[in-house]
Order: sequence, then structure tokens, then C-alpha cells
Amino acid sequence: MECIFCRIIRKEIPSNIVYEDDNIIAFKDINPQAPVHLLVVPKKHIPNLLEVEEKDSFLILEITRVIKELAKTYNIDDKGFRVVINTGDEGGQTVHHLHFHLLGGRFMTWPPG
Ligand code: DGP
Repeated sequence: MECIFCRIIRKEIPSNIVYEDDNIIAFKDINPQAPVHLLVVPKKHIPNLLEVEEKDSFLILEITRVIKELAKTYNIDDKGFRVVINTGDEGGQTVHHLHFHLLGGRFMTWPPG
């Protein structure tokens, strides 16, 4: 089956895009778990964290930059926020295209469920 995030990147499926450049896209999660719940996604189809290669390292740095920008835009940089990368079945990954959840706007508990 076609990757849903690749379809979002190609604009075949509508999404609420909050950031985009040549390499990275960020959009609102369809099923938000916090007042701010964004997905920051490399446009390159990397199935999960285990598949990140050294040549992709700039993407990870770029994602870090985008997360910082978005945290500032959504006023969660001072209060704090959580970044989550679910990996594999037991890690809760449901979409097999690497993505960083950016969650904020409420107090985060630990451990996560
Ligand atoms: P994960 O479980 O870590 O693989 O997270 C996948 C997230 O993607 C989940 O929180 C829901 C979100 N999601 C799935 N399909 C869509 C979609 O079509 N549009 C948007 N905006 N989010 C989606």
C-alpha cells in the first residue's frame, strides 16, 4: 500500500501544513494527543529510525531546527514540550515513514503509556 505520508508530501491527501521546505514537511496530527501535536517529517521516505543512514544526518539536524522554530511559533519553547519517535510495532509506530511527534501545550506525564 502507498505510504500515506508520501501522499501528504505530494499533496494527494489534504493536511494542515505548518512548515515546508525542500527536505522537510510538518503538519498537524489528524488525531491530536495534546493542544499542540505536529508531525515533523523528512520528505525522503525513510521507514523508521533504524533505517536512518549517515548520508541522512543533515535531515536530522534540519528536523531539529524545524522543531525549534515550531516550538517557538506555538509558544511551547519556554514551557517545554515532548518529541517522540515511535519505532516498530511495540514502539507504537503505525505509519512507516520516519516522523517526529512534537507535543506540547499541556503537562506531559512519565512514563508514557
Ligand atoms: P505513529 O503512531 O508514531 O506512527 O504516528 C502516526 C501519526 O500519524 C498518528 O498520530 C496519526 C497520524 N496520521 C495518520 N494518518 C494521518 C493523516 O492522513 N493525516 C494526518 N495529518 N495525520 C495522520
